[in-house]
Amino acid sequence: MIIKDIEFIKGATRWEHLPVDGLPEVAFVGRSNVGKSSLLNMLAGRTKLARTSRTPGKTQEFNYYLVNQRLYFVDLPGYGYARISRTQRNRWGRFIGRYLTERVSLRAMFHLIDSRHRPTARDEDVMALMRESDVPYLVVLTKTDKLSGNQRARSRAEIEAVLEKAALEVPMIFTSARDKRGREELLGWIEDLAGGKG
Ligand SMILES: Nc1nc2c(ncn2[C@@H]2O[C@H](COP(=O)(O)OP(=O)(O)O)[C@@H](O)[C@H]2O)c(=O)[nH]1
Ligand SMILES: [Mg+2]
Repeated sequence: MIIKDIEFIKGATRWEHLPVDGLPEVAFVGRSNVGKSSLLNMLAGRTKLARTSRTPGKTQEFNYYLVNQRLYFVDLPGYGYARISRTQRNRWGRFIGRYLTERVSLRAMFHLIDSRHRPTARDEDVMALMRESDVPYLVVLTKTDKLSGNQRARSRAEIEAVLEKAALEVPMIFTSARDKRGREELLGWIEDLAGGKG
C-alpha cells in the first residue's frame, strides 16, 4: 500500500463523534510513550502528522486520519499514564470495549508494545479484550532500533510467552520510527485487512 495522502479529520472524545461514513478503519493502541505518534508519522512519511509528545497521556481522543480518501487510521488514547485517575481509566476501558464490539467498520487492532520492555499489566488487559473480540489483532513492537539481534530474539520470546498465556496466536511486526523498519510489512497488513489499495 502506498500512502498518497493522509489528512487529520477529527479528535473524537465521545461515541457520537466517531465518523459515520462507513469507511474501513484500523486502530492503533498502546501505553503512553510507546511510540504511537512516531509510528503513525513514519507510516505517513511525515514528521508532524501526529503529535509526538514529551508529556505522555495528554491525548484522550480518538484521532481519525483519512488515508487515500478510503480508510481511516485511528490513533487511540494511550493508557498506563500514572497521573490519570481510576475513573478515567475505567472510562477508557469501557469506551474501548464498546469500540471493539460495536464499531463495525473496524478492520484491525494494532497493539503497540515497546520492544525494550515486558508487556505491562495494562497491555495484558488489552490482550484479554482482544481474546474476546473477533477483530483481527496484531502486535507491533516499537523502537527496535534500540535492540541488538540477541535482544530482539529475547523480546520476541518474552512477548510470545505472554501472548501464549493469553491463548493468543498473533502476528508480530518489528518496527522502528527511527530507521523505518517494518514500514512495508505493516502497510501490507493494513492493505490486506482494510483494503487500502488504489
Ligand atoms: N529510538 C527510538 N525512539 C522512539 C521511536 N519511536 C518513538 N520514540 C521516542 O519515544 C518517545 C515517545 O514517542 P511518541 O511517538 O510521542 O509516543 P506516544 O506517546 O505513544 O505517541 C519520544 O521521545 C520518541 O522520540 C523509535 O522507533 N526509536
Ligand atoms: Mg502520541
